[in-house]
Amino acid sequence: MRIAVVGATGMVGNVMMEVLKERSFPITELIPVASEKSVGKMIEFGGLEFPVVDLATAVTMKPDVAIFSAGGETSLKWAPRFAAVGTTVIDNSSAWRMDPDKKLIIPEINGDILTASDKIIANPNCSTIQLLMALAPLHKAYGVKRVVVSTYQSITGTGVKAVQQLENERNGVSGEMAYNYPIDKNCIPHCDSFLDNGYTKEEMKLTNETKKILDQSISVTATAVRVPVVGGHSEAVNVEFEKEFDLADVRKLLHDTPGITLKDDPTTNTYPMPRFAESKDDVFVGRIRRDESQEKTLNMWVVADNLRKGAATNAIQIAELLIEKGILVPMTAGTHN
Ligand code: 11C
Repeated sequence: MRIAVVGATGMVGNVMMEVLKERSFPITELIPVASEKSVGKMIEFGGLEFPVVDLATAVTMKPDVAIFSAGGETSLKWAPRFAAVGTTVIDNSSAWRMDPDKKLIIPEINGDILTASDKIIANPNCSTIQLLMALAPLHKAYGVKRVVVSTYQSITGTGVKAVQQLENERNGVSGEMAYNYPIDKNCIPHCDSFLDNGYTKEEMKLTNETKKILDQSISVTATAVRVPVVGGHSEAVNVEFEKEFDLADVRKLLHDTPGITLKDDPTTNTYPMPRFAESKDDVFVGRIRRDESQEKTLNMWVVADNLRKGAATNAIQIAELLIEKGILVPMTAGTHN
């Protein structure tokens, strides 16, 4: 495959390269794409060096697949241009997620709906992916009715500027601020911008993307909070089901679900934490207990590396699935290095 990584020098772009290597994705040519200031810079991949190119050049190179992580505006403008030359686009931004003609995919949950006509495929938001990985098997068994979720989101979700802000604050150095407030020793109840209904875009992504991927009938209400954490996003999730459940069955179901690691034993202080989820592809679930204030309702704690399953890994899994289904095939037989 000839693969373009759009936003190759960004946080998700870097993780993308790591994951592509780790999973031995079948690459004949890497096309790293970034802004003008990085053009010409060499990116090492699998012992070879590939020059960074700009978007216009990358389109003329007609990659088989392009994975975008360069923000919504870039995706809106450029994804259709790649699709027009035959490239399959997998987009990490929010640009296409709610477009009724575009599919929003978590391979383990709804990968089966992909077809050869899907030329622009949307990758869900990181906090949605980890939530739905935990909810999907439970929805099948008990029918999810309503979800109340509070997130504790890593600064890496904001990007390099936020990581730099935290480091500066910890080192007592002044510098550019990614947030309106200090993030060290703080919790900021504000991820992405505010909407007219008083929720943030990040909170509404959890509501709307859950409906699109899992079930239109599920109600979700969310509070998204930025915390001074690097390794991943955490979520306190309260789920009301249609049917009664048994706690041991819930644990078994989650334990048996590919992509989920159960970490749930209060007797040994075993529960998921972002420090230990960092650089892992699985979604970690623990603190599973009955909500004693309401029937058919469960509490759990869900943690994942937002740059991995929340972004790069999920996008690459989509590409792998397309290859497996015979939908993504090289446009040319020749190799390029
Ligand atoms: C955050 N979830 O942690 C965001 C980052 O819609 O793809 C990714 C934003 C998005 O702030």
